[in-house]
Amino acid sequence: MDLRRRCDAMEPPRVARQLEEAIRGRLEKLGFEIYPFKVGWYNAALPPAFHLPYSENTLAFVVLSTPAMFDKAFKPFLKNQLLKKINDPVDQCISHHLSLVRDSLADYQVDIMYDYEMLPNRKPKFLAQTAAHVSGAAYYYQRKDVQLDPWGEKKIYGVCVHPRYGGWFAIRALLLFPDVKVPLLLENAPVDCVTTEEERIELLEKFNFHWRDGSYRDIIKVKEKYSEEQKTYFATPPAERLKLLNLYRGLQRNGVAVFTVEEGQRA
Ligand code: B12
Repeated sequence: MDLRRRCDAMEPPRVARQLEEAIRGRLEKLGFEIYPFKVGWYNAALPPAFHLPYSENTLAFVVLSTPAMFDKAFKPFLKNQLLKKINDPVDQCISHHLSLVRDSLADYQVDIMYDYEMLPNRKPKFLAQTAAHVSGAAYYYQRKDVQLDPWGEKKIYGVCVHPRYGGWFAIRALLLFPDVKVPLLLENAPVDCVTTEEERIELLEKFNFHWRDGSYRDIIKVKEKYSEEQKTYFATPPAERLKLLNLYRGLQRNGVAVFTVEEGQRA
């Protein structure tokens, strides 16, 4: 898409809006959400060791997967793509769609960072929860958001809560535009949906000590959550998920049967 020529004359927030619309146009129907932010907001929340190596006015978007992603992006991806055995199938699906977004914005340099990518020093390339918070996508509840802290010496990890999906979402990636500077981008505060001290303690306890039962995800009343099928998929150890996928594929073959030639030969 040739946005650049049209955007040159626009004031920066408008450029951001145009890009946001273009990206949302591709990703929303697949069950993803995107939220714009300035790298400076993210870096201001973190010590230098975690800073993103871009100037502070650089435009970035955080990409979330919502419960709908499983049916709208992942299952169709399984039907139509050749899976590489060594990589996680959901990761492959997400990188497939974000690469298509990058290709569609060929006039721009678009850097993509995934939540699972690590730097040589073994730190994550970006802190997904901080990005979700500063972009206004999902409030990041941390130990310091609780006043009377009952945990003593224990290490307590923080957790983001989305106002519509509670904990039923994942923070997948950043899209960064090194050449697009947005000094005037307006900041959106995340919705503080877990407001009381008791609820925040309950949230952090559930996330830290009972995360396997998923109850932290329901800390607020949600609009949509993972289907039973999606829960089973994510609860299955990664090494066994491929077997589960073969099952899905078998079912699909008996039903809709939309395989590529390569898929058919491999199945
Ligand atoms: C390493 C990692 C783990 C490790 C360590 C966890 C940790 N938080 O350190 C382990 C293996 C234990 C783990 C476990 C889980 N994880 Co994990 N994990 C990650 C990963 C890859 C990096 C996190 C990290 O290293 N953080 C480093 C620490 C230092 O960061 P921090 O605690 O946020 O500290 C910074 C902030 O406090 C900031 N800061 C200071 N003041 C302020 C103020 C404000 C306002 C802000 C915004 C920031 C800020 O400064 C600090 C740094 O100096 C992220 C994905 C990613 N790329 O971010 C997923 C992630 C955090 N994990 C996630 C999940 C869901 C889980 C699990 C439930 C398992 C699962 N995948 O289903 C469990 C639950 C935790 C548990 N009870 O064990 C989700 C959380 C989603 C959410 N809703 O918040 C993430 C975001 C993955 C994703 N793609 O969605 N995880």
